[in-house]
Amino acid sequence: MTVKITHTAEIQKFFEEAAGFGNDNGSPRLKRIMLRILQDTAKLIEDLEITQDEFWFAVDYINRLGARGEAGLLVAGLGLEHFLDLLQDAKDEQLGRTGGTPRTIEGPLYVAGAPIAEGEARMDDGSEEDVATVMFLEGRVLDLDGKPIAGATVDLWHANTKGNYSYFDKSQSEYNLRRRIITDAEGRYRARSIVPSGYGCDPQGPTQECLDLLGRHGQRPAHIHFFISAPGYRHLTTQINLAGDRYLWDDFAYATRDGLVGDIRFIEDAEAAAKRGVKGRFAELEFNFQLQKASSAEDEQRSRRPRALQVVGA
Ligand code: MBD
Ligand code: FE
Repeated sequence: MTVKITHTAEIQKFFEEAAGFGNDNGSPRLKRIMLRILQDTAKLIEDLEITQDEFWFAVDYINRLGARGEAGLLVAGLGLEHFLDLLQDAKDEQLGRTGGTPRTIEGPLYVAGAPIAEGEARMDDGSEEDVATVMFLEGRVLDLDGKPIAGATVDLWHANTKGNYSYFDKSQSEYNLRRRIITDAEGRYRARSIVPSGYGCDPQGPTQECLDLLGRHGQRPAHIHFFISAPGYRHLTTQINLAGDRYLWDDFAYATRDGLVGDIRFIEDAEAAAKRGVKGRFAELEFNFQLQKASSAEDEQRSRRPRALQVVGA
């Protein structure tokens, strides 16, 4: 037996009251959004005949998700963060704002305030020297005509050999594998770092608990995150996902896109290693970024999404 009451005037009036439409205070924008959430949630409860047990399980799940700080991880895993990219792409397409390096999701693990370097930086603290492969990453930031952009900020971050990120992994040093590099006169940035491993959701966490119930894994391919910015150009949030990784096109967060695959080369040549000042096998990765021109001051800024800020030495 399916009973439905959401459509009745009585229930609609009740949700309007709950969403604050009976008063003149607060935020009209939030009221409108909240009314829609209440209406759509009620309809979902009715249509799918959500049980009391299911409803209260979900409430408890939200508490556990927040307590573990995994809300940003779940929205990535459910593809909602990728959906925001697809929606922005479609808006851009309609306005003819095409070209340049594709955007892809930021993910939940950026930390603001990484050390700044001119032209080049070493990103790793040397703590994984015995197990890591040294990676030389370099490339240029260009405009849509292929002209170099000097003084661009390449804000990049990636995981260690265990797939963990500094700040969130308290066993790593502050800002390990996180840097801001300012491009030189040729628009070039250079980093010496270590080859990252792919990230996997905490198997005991609430995000993986949900993915298990969806029959899905929670793995990402090895990747490097970037914010690229320069005065007069549109902020770019993107990633290089590494070729050869088994999860390259099976990413639980759907971040890999055509044009964002990095052809990392592994080199075993004693002479080449000596030239680089390293021993044994190492990796090279070259990747250029192309930025669109900004058409508003807001274009130059990354989104206002709340993010961690690490205070060095605190
Ligand atoms: C990551 O490193 C990441 O990039 C995303 C999108 C989600 C979880 C971990
Ligand atoms: Fe990541």
